[in-house]
Amino acid sequence: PDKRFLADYRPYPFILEQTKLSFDLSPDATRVRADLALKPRDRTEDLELDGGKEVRLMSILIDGTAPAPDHVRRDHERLVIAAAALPDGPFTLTTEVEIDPSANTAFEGLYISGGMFCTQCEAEGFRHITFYPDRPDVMAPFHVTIRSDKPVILSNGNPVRQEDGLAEWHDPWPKPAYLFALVAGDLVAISDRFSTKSGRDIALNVWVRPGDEDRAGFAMESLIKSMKWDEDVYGREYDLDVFNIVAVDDFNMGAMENKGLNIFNSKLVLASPETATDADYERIEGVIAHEYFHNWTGNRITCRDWFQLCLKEGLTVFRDQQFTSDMRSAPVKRIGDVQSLRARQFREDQGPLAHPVRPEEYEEINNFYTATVYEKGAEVIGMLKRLVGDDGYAKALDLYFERHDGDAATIEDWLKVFEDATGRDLTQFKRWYTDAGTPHLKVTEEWSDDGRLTLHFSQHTPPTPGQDEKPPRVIPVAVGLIGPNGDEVAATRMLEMTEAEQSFTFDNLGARPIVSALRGFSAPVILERQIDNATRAFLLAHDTDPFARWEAGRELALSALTALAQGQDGGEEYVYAIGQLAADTDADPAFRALCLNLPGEEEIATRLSAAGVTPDPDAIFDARSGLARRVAEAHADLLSSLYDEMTVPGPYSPDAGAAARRALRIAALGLLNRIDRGDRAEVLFGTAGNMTERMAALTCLIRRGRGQAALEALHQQFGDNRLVMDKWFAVQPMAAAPDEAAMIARRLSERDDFDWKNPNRFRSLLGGLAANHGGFHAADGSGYEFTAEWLMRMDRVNPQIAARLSTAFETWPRYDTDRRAKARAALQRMAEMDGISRNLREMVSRMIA
Ligand code: B3K
Ligand code: ZN
Repeated sequence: PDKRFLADYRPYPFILEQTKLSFDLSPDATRVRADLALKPRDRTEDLELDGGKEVRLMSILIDGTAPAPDHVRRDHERLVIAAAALPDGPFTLTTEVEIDPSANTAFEGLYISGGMFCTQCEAEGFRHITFYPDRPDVMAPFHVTIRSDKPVILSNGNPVRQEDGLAEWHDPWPKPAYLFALVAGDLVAISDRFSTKSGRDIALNVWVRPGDEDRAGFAMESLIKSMKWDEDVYGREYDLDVFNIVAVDDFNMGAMENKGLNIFNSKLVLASPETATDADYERIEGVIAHEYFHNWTGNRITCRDWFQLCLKEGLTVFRDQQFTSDMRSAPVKRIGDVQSLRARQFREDQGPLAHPVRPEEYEEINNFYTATVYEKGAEVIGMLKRLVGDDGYAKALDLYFERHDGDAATIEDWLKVFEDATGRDLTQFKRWYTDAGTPHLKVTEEWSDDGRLTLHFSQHTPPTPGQDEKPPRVIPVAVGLIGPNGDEVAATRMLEMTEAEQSFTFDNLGARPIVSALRGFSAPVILERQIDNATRAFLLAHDTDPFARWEAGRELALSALTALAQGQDGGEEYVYAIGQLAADTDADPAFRALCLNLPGEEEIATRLSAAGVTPDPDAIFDARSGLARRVAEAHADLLSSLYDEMTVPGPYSPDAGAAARRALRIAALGLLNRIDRGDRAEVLFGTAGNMTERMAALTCLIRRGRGQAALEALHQQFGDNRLVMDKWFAVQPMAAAPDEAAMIARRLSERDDFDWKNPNRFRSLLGGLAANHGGFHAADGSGYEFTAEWLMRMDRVNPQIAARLSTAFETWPRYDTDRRAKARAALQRMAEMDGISRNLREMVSRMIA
């Protein structure tokens, strides 16, 4: 198969000075004329342009004259014009093509969603619009003219002309094709303005379908906060006269940072208390920020090639995480990020799909928009910042913007600015970008009575596909010491580990302290530490670092759950300690909620398999339910009063304080639901005025097998609201008993309103089942079969979505022989499918390998 390699990079042999596009929009026959002002770097090179096989070439001119036919070659992914047909100096290439947006079910390129024209070009979608050097290092200013009968017509940059049936846009900032966007539809805006720090006045619009205006306000508030934050914290100002956001119902991912015209999945724009949960609000705020921040980290400075994807994504995730920490609670944000890193990225790193933060080969780049590139990419930047300090980081970032503005840059460029700004050698650090896998960091303690504590560390990273040897990495380990009375005796110290084995000492200690290690999760590693439950309980009660404190409780829970899942005893210390914590009114309610939520089944499975034990999904399910029930029984009164006290008076507000109280209330509800037959949940579902509590109540009711009436009521009320119905489809397979989940998913898939070609709807159902660990991995193979069947069906329509959801299978090698055989058979069936897409083929073959 045709693999691409980082090592094969070479610059494009032409300079593209300006791109002019002119669109005549029509649902099944859109005409696109492109005038490209080109200049050869080397006269002997043919001109190669990318273009999908469905793009119909109508005409081609070079400086106004048609080239001889034998100088033009068309294969199914390219158009090649022989060097002999090209002038020596600058020239204009004019092409005219016809495309059919109505036939575009893959939602890549130009397509139609709910009657509106829109585009998605990253990574390689522009080639489905017209012939073009569709690679990120070819950048040009764009001038775009669009003819359409739609009332609102948008593109990148600033508006030049708007009249009936026509709009003209000019984007002065050179950009690669993947940042191009076009929207034409029957849209309404909510509008506002932003005045930049240098006093420029920017028009802001959030465009939605008529009727959705009253749910777009929070997105606008989030945008304004993001613009202000990027000025205050990074000194970055916006650079066009307008900033447009458009909400689209059919979208393959979350959102897209097209220059001046961000396009969003409507679920990341629209929110009202009745339809969106606290988590939705937080996510909207974070993603609006993320896409806005790309304007500098992604657009003004873009990637030289797609291997450098983490250059923009890791950095922009890191920036949006900082933003959310500033807007909300920093410790709660950190704990949430670590939870999702472990659930998604550690999982990826431990299985057949493991790859470096900067991969060196791929078949289909869309398969590399992963937790490793994004979230681990952000962790790596967090480590860099810890190593060079806040001032060093600020200096390096200033230099990055100064040196690379307007460039298509690489990870080497990125590391070089840190080296130049701080004088530090980052050769070894670079391994975090080139080497896949999660390091295991082992620590043991040695205490001597003269008051000296020595910590012995050793690191080792298991092999990953294609990488057997893993040399030691630089690991920043934040350590603090707590005295026996609970006071901190040594503040956080950043130990820098660079060797395979290394020791650090702390002197002049009075009594033997308790070690608080890997504070703030200072590196994305698996910490292996022999520590008894009494010490964990002590840290859960006293650690001054909120992450380490939470982690102690987590470890206590996991040690109990892994024991229980193997038929052993456990949980006594956890049940006691969690009661203490829940009653600690000095602790933030959000923090208490995080501690009260038991680790999920997937996390328990991962822990078992890391310890060399084959996870048994049914035993894990029972262990977790059993422990939750014991917590509820032991602390029924406390939980019940938390449930009653943590109501939030007054009208709904999505702010962090109110959301924290609801989170604690819901955590208490989830536990009490194990012993009150679902009675509280039933009352709450009927009375709550916000979706956060209603969804929580609905989940509880389904778990107790009494969700039917509530499901019907929700459908009755919100049957015509797509976003609410997506939740409705997701929660049923997700909260179902493991042995019923696949059957329930199948029944739902037969409904008329299972509009499966809509990516959100498909993701809801298939993702809902995949999130049910016991259900997806049901012993009879029903979860695997159902999923494989639908992935094959989806692959013919939308390969990106099929490939993305195929990651449900990525942990298959860790289960028992029977399950492995069934999962493998399902993967095999997909691999052998006639006409399988490059996307799905690559995923499946990496998983079977
Ligand atoms: N850059 C886009 C993701 C594009 C995914 C293409 N398969 C959104 C983001 O990360 O901000
Ligand atoms: Zn991004």
